[in-house]
Amino acid sequence: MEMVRDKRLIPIVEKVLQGKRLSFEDGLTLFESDDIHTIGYLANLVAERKNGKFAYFNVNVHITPTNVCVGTCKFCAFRKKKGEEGAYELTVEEIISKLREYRKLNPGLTEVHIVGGLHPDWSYQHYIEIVKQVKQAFPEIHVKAYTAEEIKFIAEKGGKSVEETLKELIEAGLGSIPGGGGEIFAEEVRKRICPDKITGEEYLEIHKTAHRLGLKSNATMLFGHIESYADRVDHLIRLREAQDETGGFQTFIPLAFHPKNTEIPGANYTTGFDELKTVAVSRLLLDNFHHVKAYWIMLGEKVAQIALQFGADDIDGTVTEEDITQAAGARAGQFIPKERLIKLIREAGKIPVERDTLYNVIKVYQEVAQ
Ligand code: V47
Repeated sequence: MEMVRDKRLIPIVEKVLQGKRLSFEDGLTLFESDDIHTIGYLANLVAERKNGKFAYFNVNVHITPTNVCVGTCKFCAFRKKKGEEGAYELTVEEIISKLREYRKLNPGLTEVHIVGGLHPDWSYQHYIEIVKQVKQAFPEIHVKAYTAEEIKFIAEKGGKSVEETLKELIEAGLGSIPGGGGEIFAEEVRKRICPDKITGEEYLEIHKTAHRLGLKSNATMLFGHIESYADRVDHLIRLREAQDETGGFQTFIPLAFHPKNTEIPGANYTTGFDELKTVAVSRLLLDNFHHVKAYWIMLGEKVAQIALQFGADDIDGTVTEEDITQAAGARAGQFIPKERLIKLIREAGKIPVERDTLYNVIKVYQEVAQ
């Protein structure tokens, strides 16, 4: 315990060593501490208890069918009003031809991640049709599509319940649900950064409904804008409680806020220190999540790599085209070839594992990449 520089962390270290669940106060103490070595060491210990030395990546692409959105989220630099300069909408054929193009860049592609705007004119059937036709054209590719916010929007369009909508999406070929739309659950903050969005409770309910129908999903938290440490801990604990109920979340992804072109007054980029601490504290609080993802698009390649020693066991995928972070001033690129992901993971002292969306192992890269 001499190694623990911040002595307030000692009871937390003891709890983690004994495998005990951390409390709200523990979470706050961790966020308030600058003893990044102790926090990172503990988070890595937990990550290795769960996943050994494995760190995962996948070969995936993102497709964003439209940026036209009736939403009003203040942190979003991507959305456009219908008819506004820069607004676009892809036809289903265009989505499929983009996928064909991107597949050439990504041999062994296993996942397409489809999320986009809440388009005022698109019908319930159109959203279903996107999934159906993509799946028909690429039966071997897992379709991870539509955030909880979109699912609610689509359901309302069709005058259906979330459950009915999800059932139809599954029928059409939906494989799982991404974590977007989590933002920060705390009501006061949520009202200020995304007043018209589903509440935190609704987000959790939609995910739990999906889990009950057999779908897996991911969860996110947007951090580094106007939220407090207490709001972050509250968010993580609400996710932990939902996971206790269903066990359907696969991965937690802390998303680093990007400030450019947003309507968050005075906002700034997150720092490397805060990013690593947030990854690590998430790993420590979310004892019932199997995976924590360091999404390199938002953390940048360098911090994402170091995060693999701070509690993350996944670095996401090859991505190829990403528009949401780009609009808000992303400093990372949009494509990292698989060989580079393998190198990043290996240098971080972990064993690269290529996975599919549901964490089935495709290949373990024990040796130097070919
Ligand atoms: O919900 C929007 C966030 C999310 C900004 O499930 C911003 O595997 C930073 O959820 N700065 C969408 N973030 C992305 C997402 C995601 C990404 C990768 C993998 C998975 C997964 C999920 O992007 C939105 C919002 O929280 N976002 N604007 C911004 N200015």
